[in-house]
Amino acid sequence: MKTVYNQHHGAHAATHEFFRGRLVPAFEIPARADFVLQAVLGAELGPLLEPVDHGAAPLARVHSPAYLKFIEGAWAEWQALGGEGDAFPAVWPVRSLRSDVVPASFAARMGLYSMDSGSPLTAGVWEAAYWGAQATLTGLDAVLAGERSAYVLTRPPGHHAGADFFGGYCFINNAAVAAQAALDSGLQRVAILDVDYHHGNGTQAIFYERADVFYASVHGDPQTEYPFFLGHADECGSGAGLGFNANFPLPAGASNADWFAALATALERLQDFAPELLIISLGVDTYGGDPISHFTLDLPEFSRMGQAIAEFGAPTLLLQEGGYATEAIGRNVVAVLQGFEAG
Ligand code: OKP
Ligand code: ZN
Repeated sequence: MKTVYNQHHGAHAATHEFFRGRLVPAFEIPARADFVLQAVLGAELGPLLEPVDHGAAPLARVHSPAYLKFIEGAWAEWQALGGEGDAFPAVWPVRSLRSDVVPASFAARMGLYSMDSGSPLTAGVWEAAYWGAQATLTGLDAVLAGERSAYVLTRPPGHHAGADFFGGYCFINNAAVAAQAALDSGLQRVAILDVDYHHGNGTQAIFYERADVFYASVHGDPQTEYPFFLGHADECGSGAGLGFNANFPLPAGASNADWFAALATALERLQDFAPELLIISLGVDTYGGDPISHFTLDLPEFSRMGQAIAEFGAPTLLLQEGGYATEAIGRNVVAVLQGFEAG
């Protein structure tokens, strides 16, 4: 399997994030991708490709122009204000407040364009996220050209980012960019299977009213798990999209058997949809040793996951999302990819 490596990922290097009232060392760090790269190279999975620049237009197919402009210029604006560390939003236009007027204040716009304070804006956030999308599009090209699969090694992740907001460590929604680009290249039906521990609220929302992209996700129940405000089982799509969204929330601490039962049901739903392309939001924060998540998968399960995805039988683009047990991410990802190759 070809791997497309976003070699710009390290430009986004947050030092801290807020946790229980304190700044703690950031979880979403460059070392995550470094460990995966070492594991992928060590396993000799196949060639390593560099991202090809497809420009910003494919990003603008899923994100609003104003949002993209904000992310691209955020660090310069923050510097102009005298900001020293990373930039964190602290005020949001929740119910009864207006979000139709774009404030002049940078602090206010940070809130307008975000969903949480857990996703610091850094000096290199645009560089890393932009090239992550380019790596994604390069992986898509390989699959559209006839490869059975491709893996995109990138960070920051993407599945929490909506059309006009960042959050959950995510800024550009790579899965959504890929799905839309695939449709724009002539495909009719694209499936996104999200196996990250966290529900991909951004991806779901972007395609919620559409029948050309089916979003299915197995994740920690939002009653207790991030992103809290989306990802329930009764979210089935709306309008033309009704029936093209399927969520399988599981309680924190769910067994591996329950996880695989949910995966099987999700794959059945997607099989009925008969997609021409399967995009996997591949978070490995379902690992038992993950510091911020509560499932119990380990190497045999990651391998079995890869095999189940391969048995689905569609051309498959695997995109790196979460996974925060830094030194274990590499072997967990490689287990999925090798399981896929064997499947
Ligand atoms: C991103 B992805 C931990 C707080 C958790 C958000 C988690 C985002 C996960 N201190 N903050 O889905 O892996
Ligand atoms: Zn996650």
